[in-house]
Formats: sequence, structure tokens, C-alpha cells
Amino acid sequence: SPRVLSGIQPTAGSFHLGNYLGAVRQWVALQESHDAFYMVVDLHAITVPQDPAELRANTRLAAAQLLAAGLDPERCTLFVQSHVPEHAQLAWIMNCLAGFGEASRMTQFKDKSAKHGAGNATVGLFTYPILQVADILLYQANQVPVGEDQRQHIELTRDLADRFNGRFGETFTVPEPYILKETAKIYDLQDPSIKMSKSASTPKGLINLLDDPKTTAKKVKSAVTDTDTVIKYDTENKPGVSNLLSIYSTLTGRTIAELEAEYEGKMYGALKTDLAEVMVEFVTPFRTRTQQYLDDPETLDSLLAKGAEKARAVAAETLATAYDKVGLLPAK
Ligand code: AQP
Repeated sequence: SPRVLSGIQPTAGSFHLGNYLGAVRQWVALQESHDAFYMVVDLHAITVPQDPAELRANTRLAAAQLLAAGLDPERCTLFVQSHVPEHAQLAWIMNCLAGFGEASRMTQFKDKSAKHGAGNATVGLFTYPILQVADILLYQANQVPVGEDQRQHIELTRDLADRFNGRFGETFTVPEPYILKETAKIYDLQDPSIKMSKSASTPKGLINLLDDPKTTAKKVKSAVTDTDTVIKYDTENKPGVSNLLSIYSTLTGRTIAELEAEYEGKMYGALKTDLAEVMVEFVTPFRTRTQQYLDDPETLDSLLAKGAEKARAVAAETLATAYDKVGLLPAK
């Protein structure tokens, strides 16, 4: 079966709704039909300063949330990026293939480095899209389920795979992005012109999945809409309402058209109250399940160790081929 690969950062505290709807939800679905590899990308996390003890705790927390969201270690390979050293090793090869100019054009780097103040960004942050290239190519992934913000990095991955294959002979599968239109970009609840993001959103605009459900309900109810009164999906003129409808539709499996019909003639308050309830119903069991996995760190760690072993078997083979193609002398 076709292979998918994706990763998520071990964020402090909690995944947010954008992470879940944009990516993790698709991961859960794809494990049924695909040979799926999913990882907690701790090497990406250290591109910005991290407290060592917190990073360790957040890595476990991320894995617990992925399991709580529905990843099943029997159906997918779930692991921690740094447990598979081949990621850093192939990244070096890719660093030596990528142009400085093309790396400089990555908008995620520009956005993220701007937040740290010009000149303060690390070289690691600059090359993190290239580590991502290595992440994907190591597994010969056919598809990469991500949010819209990652599209440019998948393009870079395709370019570098083509370049390597052209220069050294067919080696890497050229992957496709897997981005669902409806949830490609979840917007900040207070500013629907920007994506919901752990670093750009204000706390009120950001739905953390592990927030107290009361807080979540409050955030939904105070979401910014517009001065009109019609509940209609229109991203251009009604970005706030459209964002709420997308979230509502995805979480309930009901179409936008159905929701528009149901809320015809109703006030924004009614939509928000109902969506708040839907959100609470979603996050409450999610919180409980996450806590259950965290309460048993030994099981969690051994599950991640098994995942890393499975991942390494694939990654080591690809890396050996790439080293050989490049002309690195094998150790006797
Ligand atoms: N708002 C979003 N809508 C849809 N998808 C999103 N993703 C992130 N935000 C949205 C997707 O989530 C996956 C994991 O991304 P990540 O590891 O970069 O997580 P993050 O760092 O927590 O995401 P942020 O909040 O966007 O971080 P910053 O602020 O650092 O940039 C990816 O597939 C991503 O597309």
C-alpha cells in the first residue's frame, strides 16, 4: 500500500485545533489505507530555544496526544524523530544539495525568524525545511498529510528528490502533498486573517485541545465574526463565520450546506453556542485519554521504542543507498 509520512512538533502544553484538523485527523484516517509513519519531531523543536526537561516532557505529551487522537501503534509506525539518527544524517546530504537561495525563499522560515528578531534566528531554523526534506525522503513517502502552511516545503522536497535522482540515479520517491481543502488552514478565532498558530495567535484566538473545556467554550463563544447577520460560508467577505462553519462541519461530519440551511435566519450566537458544545464534546474525552497515556510513561516509552525500531529499518536502508550513490566510502 502507498506510504505516508508526517510529523508534529512537541509543543509546550497542547496541540491546537489547527494541528488537529489540518493534520492529525487525516493521519488517523490514513493509517487504515496506507503504510503510515508518524513522528514527534523533537529535532525540529530545538531550532528555537527549549528547556531540556520541558522538551522531554513535551515529547511524551505529544505522543500521548497522538494516541488519544486515534493513532494506533498496530496500524501505523509512531516514533520520535531523534530516535532515528538517519534523519540528521540524510539532512546533511540534502543540505549539500539545496541552494542557499532556494532555502532563503521559504516563507515559514521568514515568518518564524522574524518573530525571533532579525539576526537572532539559528542556522537550524534556516535549514529546518531541509531536515523536513530528509524526514520525508527517508521513508520513500508517496504522500505527506499536512496543513497548507507546509505546501512550500513539500515542493522543496520534490525539487530536491528530483535533483538527487537526476544527479545520482533513481533513488527517492517524489512525494505529493496531501492537503484537504476544507481544513487546509484553520484561522485564529480572534483574527480570521491569520492561521491559528501557537506562536502568532493570542491566547483567546487559539484553541488548545488540552485547555479546560470551559475555557474552550468561552473562546468559541467570543470568536470574532462580522457586523452582518447571515450565517453563510463566504471566505472572502465572512472569514470568521466561514472558519467556524469549517470547524463545525469537520467535527460533526455534516456538510457546510446542511449547516447553512439549519442556521438560516438564526443569530451568530446560536451558531457559536452549538459549536462550543460540539467542541466540548470533542475535547473532553481527548483530555481524559491523553492523561491515561501520560499516567503510564513506561508503556508509552516502550511503544515509542518499538516504533523507532520499525522506522529505523526503513530509514537505514534508504540512507545506505543515498550514501552509496553520493560516493561516500563504506566503512569496512
Ligand atoms: N492553523 C492551521 N490550520 C491547518 N493546519 C495547521 N497546522 C498547523 N497550524 C495549522 C498543521 O499542523 C501540523 C503540525 O505542525 P507543526 O508541527 O508546525 O505544529 P506547530 O508548530 O504547533 O504549528 P504552528 O502553530 O503553526 O507553529 P508555529 O506558530 O511555530 O508555526 C502541520 O502539518 C501543519 O501544517
